[in-house]
Amino acid sequence: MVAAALVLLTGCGGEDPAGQAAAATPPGVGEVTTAPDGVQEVTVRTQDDYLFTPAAFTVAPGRVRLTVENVAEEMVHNLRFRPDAGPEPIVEEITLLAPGESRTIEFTVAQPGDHPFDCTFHLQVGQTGTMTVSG
Ligand SMILES: [Cu+2]
Repeated sequence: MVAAALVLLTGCGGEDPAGQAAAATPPGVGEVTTAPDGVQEVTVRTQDDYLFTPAAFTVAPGRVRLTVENVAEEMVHNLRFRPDAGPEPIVEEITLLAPGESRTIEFTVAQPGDHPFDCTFHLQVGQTGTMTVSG
């Protein structure tokens, strides 16, 4: 018992800033930056809950490189732009994101508007988000 508890405590302590309040958006996550090749880059995180962190972000029209990090210990997630919504289709998707995995998709948006996206595994419990393309 005691040994197991110590291992758990050590495991938590080793993660320092990332181990803090799950509700806070970690630095750099959700921020849109421009890569050296001119492509907009943004990272969204998901974890052992039914949330995208952040659930909303805004990009400008153009090329977008979207990375989703699954920092969960147990939950599998995915990300798909809702096919029946948004000003133009985005067919790129992340079909499976195992715990600890990170995947990147790249696509181009031209029309301003909102693109709702889902984790299709957890859509029933509200794991959704919105990418806005600014005008
Ligand atoms: Cu999910």
